[in-house]
Amino acid sequence: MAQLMEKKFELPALPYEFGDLEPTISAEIMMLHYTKHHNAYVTNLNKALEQYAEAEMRNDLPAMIALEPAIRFNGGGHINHSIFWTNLAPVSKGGGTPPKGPLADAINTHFGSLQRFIDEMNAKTGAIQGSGWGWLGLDKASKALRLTTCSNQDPLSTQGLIPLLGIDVWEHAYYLQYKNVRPDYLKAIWNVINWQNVSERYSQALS
Ligand code: MN3
Repeated sequence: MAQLMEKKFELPALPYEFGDLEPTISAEIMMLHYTKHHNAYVTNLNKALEQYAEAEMRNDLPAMIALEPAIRFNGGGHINHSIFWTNLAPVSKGGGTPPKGPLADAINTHFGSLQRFIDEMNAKTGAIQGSGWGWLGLDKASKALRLTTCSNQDPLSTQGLIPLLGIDVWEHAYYLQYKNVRPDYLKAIWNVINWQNVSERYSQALS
């Protein structure tokens, strides 16, 4: 318990500058998304975990259960955004360069081609009602790629999958730039997808 209270989650360093994903994602969106939204998930996760540890010390089970939604929401938000930032890269650092090797082969096998995968992911992710995430994940048991979506900030682990590539379609991720046109954001984001990072996640997930 004491250990839990001492261990705080922290906002991870962004691997590029706020403006480096322009023109696909504006500096203003990146700045607000990282310093306000992700930061708030981290702050509120740590607060909820501290309250949970205190409730646990009192053996206050109802209080512990009451904190579960906050831990799921803010913890999921922290997990998802920590992956998302690394799934993106400036064009000058390889953003948008198509995958090679085992991941490219797996995408071709499962989806037919990279373009068909992108079209399918965009269709599924674009159809999310309200806030959520589109995901490419790996089913570790079958070693198969899976395309799915999660509501709100539920992490992909809630579906038993290992996350490889996530796309945030909360309005805060695109509204300042793309307004209500989520499909335009989804079409553009592939210009800054860090396939190198997705490939590394794929290799790690398989091993
Ligand atoms: Mn977000």
